[in-house]
This record gives sequence, C-alpha cells and structure tokens, in this order.
Amino acid sequence: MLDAPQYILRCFQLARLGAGSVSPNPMVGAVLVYDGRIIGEGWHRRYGEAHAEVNAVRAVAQADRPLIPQATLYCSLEPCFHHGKTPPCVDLILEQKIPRVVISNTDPNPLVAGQSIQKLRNAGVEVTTNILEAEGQYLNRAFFTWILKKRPYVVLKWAQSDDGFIARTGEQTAISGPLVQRLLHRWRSESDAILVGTTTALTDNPRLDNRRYFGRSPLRVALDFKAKIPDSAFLLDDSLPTWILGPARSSNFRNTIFINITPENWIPALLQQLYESKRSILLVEGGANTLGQFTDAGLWDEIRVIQNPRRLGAGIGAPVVPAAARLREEFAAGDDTIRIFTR
Ligand code: AOF
Ligand code: ZN
Repeated sequence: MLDAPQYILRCFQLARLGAGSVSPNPMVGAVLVYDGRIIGEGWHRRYGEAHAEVNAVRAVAQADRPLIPQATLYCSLEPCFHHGKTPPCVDLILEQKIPRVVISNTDPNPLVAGQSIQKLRNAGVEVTTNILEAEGQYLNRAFFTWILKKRPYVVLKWAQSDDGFIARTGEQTAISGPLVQRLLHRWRSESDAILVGTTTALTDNPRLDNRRYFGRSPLRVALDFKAKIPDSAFLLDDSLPTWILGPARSSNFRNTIFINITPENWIPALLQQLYESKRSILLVEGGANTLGQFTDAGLWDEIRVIQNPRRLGAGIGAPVVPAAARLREEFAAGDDTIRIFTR
C-alpha cells in the first residue's frame, strides 16, 4: 500500500474536474491500477450521470480489459451501495471481479455509510480505507456539510483594503485586481446560489452572474424586505433564476421568484429553502451587514478574505473574521492575497 497516497491524490485531481457540475453530489475520482500502471481513470462529470468508478472502468482500453480482475481500484469516496440515478458501483466492482479497492473517505450518505465496504469485504475483496482521509474531507467539505447538517455549505466572501474597508460609503468601490475578478467568477461557477443584501443591491447594481469564467451561473438571491430594489436593477431583469426575499412585484417574471420570509430568522429559512431545492453551496458576497448577520448567527462554514495592499482611508469597515475560523489556504493573485478560513 506504499503507493496508495499518490493514486488517491490522482483521484482527488480527477474529482476536482467535476467542480461546478456535480453538486449536491460529491466530487469523486477513481483510478484503476495494474502493476504500477494506470489502466483506467474517470470522474463524476455531471449530476445525474455516471459515477467515477463507471467512467474509470469504461476508460480501460480493449487490450487491457483482461487485467481488470488483477487490478486495484482507487476511489476518493466509498463506492455507492444504492440504486440512485445510476446502478450501485459496488456491484460493478464485484461484476468486474476487481480484487482490491483503496478508498479515502467513507460515504456519509445514509444510503451508503460503510455498507459497500462491508459488502466488498464479505465478497472477499481486499479493502483499504481512510487514505488521505482529511484531504478528502476538505475536498468534499460542501458535500459532507450538505449530508450531515442538511443545509447548504455557507461561504462568506469579502475584499478589504489594507486599512480594513470593504468599500467607500454609498458608492461602488473596486477593491481587488483583475486576476481576483476572474477567480471570483470561478467561485460563482462553483456555487449553487449567491446572495447579496439590499444595500449592496442598491449601491453596486450587481449582475451576480458568471461571465468571466467557464461554466454556469448560480441562482441569484437578494434581500429586499422593503421592496427597495428598483425595477431597472440587473437583479430584476429576469435573465437568470433569481429569488428575491421580499414582497412580490406585479410584472410577469419567468425566472424570478419572490419569497416572503420574515426578516427575523431569515437565514435558517433561506438555508432550508435552498436545501429543499438541492442547492448545496451558498456564496454570500456582501455587504458588511449581511455578512455580519451570518457570523453573528454562527451560520457559516468558510470565509474567503481578499486582502488588497491599497488604502482607502475611510468607508465601510470589513467584517471581523470570527475566533472560530482557522486559516486553511493562503495564496496570491496579482497584488491581492487570498485567505481561506474554515472552522
Ligand atoms: C460513487 N461514485 O462518483 C459518486 C457517488 O443520485 P446518484 O445515483 O448520482 O447518487 C448520488 C449519491 O451517490 C451521492 O449522494 C453520494 O452518496 C454517491 N456519490 N458515489 O460511488 C461517484 N458521485
Ligand atoms: Zn456510484
């Protein structure tokens, strides 16, 4: 098992290719190895479509097919046990007579939850588990939260100046540089929903779409308890699926839904609605008041702070990173430094 970590790392790389396309499913990668050579690899590409293991087996060349019953299957997640949108991967492994399986994470989905590992072992398959388990959990932190807490994974994001301001008061203020703009749109493409408060909707008139990266745009969500967002705002242009938390408007909308949630307790109510509509990652883009409500309620899983070296001198103060936050990643993009905290 000395080689196990490198093949599991390869599974993680493959899994990551599903980012933005598979939620609320996990990102999963699988690699088939015979005698130190990868003979097949695959990943879960799109929600509702084939699982990683199926794609790895399909990828094996005709000439290598006879090697499958002597190969080792590496999976970033325990193979599934259930008939979901696809047949159980555990049965595929038994049909293909794969003799050894190496897994990073046990699948926390109650429909799986160790049952596949047991079934494989009962059938005489050699199973090794928990290889790079912490790394696997970090990769699929949104999925683990979704399954175990039955709510979306909440990501708070803001950009701040060197002197700790997120904007000049009352005007749209560019804080971070062009490379970060692209990264932000990548984050949007990997989120299922994106939220702003009323003040941000009014001062920035944001589109909240993904137009600077590949892939999809998330569901747009805006707080509008007092119906202050003007009809001319991009958020009310009906161009993308949008939830407005506030009173209904009279026009004919096709993509825009008005949700009457009471301003007290709106965060758990919104998270519940997102959960029920199978949206597993919520990105909160501001502003300070809305971000602060999430930190005050303790309802956050991750915080991404973009730090720019310029000074603003005055403006709206950045939210405070809560004491429970733990720095997980730090990297530069142009002049900006990005820090990712989890709990
Ligand atoms: C695997 N390999 O690549 C993935 C798995 O609705 P379905 O059929 O797509 O099933 C979704 C569940 O299957 C998901 O909640 C998780 O437990 C597991 N995902 N399992 O063996 C994969 N994506
Ligand atoms: Zn499966």
